Amino acid sequence: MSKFPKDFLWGASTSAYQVEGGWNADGKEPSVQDVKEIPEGTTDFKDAVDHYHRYEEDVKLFKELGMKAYRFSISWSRVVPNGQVNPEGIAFYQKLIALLLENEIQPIVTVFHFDLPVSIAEKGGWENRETIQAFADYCQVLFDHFGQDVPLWQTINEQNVMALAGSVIGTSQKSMKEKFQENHHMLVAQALVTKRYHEGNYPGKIGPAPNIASVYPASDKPEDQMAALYMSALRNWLFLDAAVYGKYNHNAWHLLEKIGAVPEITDEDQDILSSGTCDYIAFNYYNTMTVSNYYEKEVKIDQQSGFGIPGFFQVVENKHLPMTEFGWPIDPEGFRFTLNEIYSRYRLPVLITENGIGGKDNLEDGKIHDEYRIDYLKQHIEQMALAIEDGVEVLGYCPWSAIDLISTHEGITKRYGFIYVNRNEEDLLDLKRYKKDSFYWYQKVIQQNGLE
Ligand code: BGP
Repeated sequence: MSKFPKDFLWGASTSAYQVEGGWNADGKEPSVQDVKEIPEGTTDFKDAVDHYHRYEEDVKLFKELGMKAYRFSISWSRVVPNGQVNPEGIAFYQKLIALLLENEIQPIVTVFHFDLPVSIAEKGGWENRETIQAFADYCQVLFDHFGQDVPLWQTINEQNVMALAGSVIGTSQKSMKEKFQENHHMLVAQALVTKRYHEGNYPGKIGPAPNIASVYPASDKPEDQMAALYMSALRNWLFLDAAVYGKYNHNAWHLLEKIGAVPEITDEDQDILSSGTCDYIAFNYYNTMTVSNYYEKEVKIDQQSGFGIPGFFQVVENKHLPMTEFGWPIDPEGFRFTLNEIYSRYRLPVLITENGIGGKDNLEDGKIHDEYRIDYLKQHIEQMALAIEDGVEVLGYCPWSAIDLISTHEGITKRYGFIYVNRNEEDLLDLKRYKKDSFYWYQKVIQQNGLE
């Protein structure tokens, strides 16, 4: 008997700037991702994998894969370039959503995934309070057009990563003080649109989509327990406490005070925060973190490698965990643990909006043998099934990614998809789509409503 509920949302995920291309097509304004410096040795990624022009073919493949849901993001700068509603931008998502529904694939929409419009960034981006209203206006356009058709919404993808590792993903390079003021504005913006969504009585649910990683203490030393508590407060609970309770986490607040990074909060902000709380929790999971109490050491920072705050914690290597080809730990049990930790803190249904492994795939005679991806996903699905047995209410699973797309900072060399796209770092080649071995494997998982 399957451990997964009958209506479990087996899906897969992408984001607009990483998959679409068409970066200046039909009235789209560039986003910060289209103008960021590109890594040395690579060329232009703005064309991504050209989903904008090939979405029909892609949705056909999603259908063949058996996807019950597709989690994607809408590009703000396509829908509201330079503050003006763009009918062609709306039309693209209208067609995409209609096609998904026709194919019985539920659209799951993230409204903002790292791609702030340049015109807003030029006015100070999230540091500028006015961006809160701009975001709320943009979301209202989305709710007006798609509110009846989209059952699950996420406000902001990985706000915690933007705050803590923004320099790597090309969203921000600022001081902690500035970053946490930006972060505060994002929290208020999220609460404001959540409130508006509820007031509009749309038929779906809305929630945040942070990157959540349980944090292990490096040893049984009491100081390391405290280090883990503090890292989790700053990296995880600050974002979920705000979304679920409309309040700052007390440990995170204390840490921000100590490092001189508390944001300015008005009474109105506080009212908005507490009146716009979420209906469910979407989150991305790649791996856990392990920390000790702080010691001086440079660490590589990206979404998953963690970081340190003097006097509080320092990420250390966990020797029990294998690593991916790109240096991220692999921790399937940590997935079960993280699911349980979130659910016992908040008691809200959860949706996994990302989970997956990036690697270098090779096309040989039209085939891609990505056994390593099957292994990774299999282990994570097993642990998710155990978490469901533990009692966690899981709405669905949308691994990253439905189709190959551009990594946040490692080009197309680091691939995640079930579908291979024939392009490389330098050249778009023919952009032809090929089904990987993992495609056939996941198709079977979905057919069986879980692993046998
Ligand atoms: C998450 C982001 C995604 C995605 C994924 C993989 O942090 O939400 O946009 O890219 O990580 O990361 P990367 O592309 O750096 O390998």
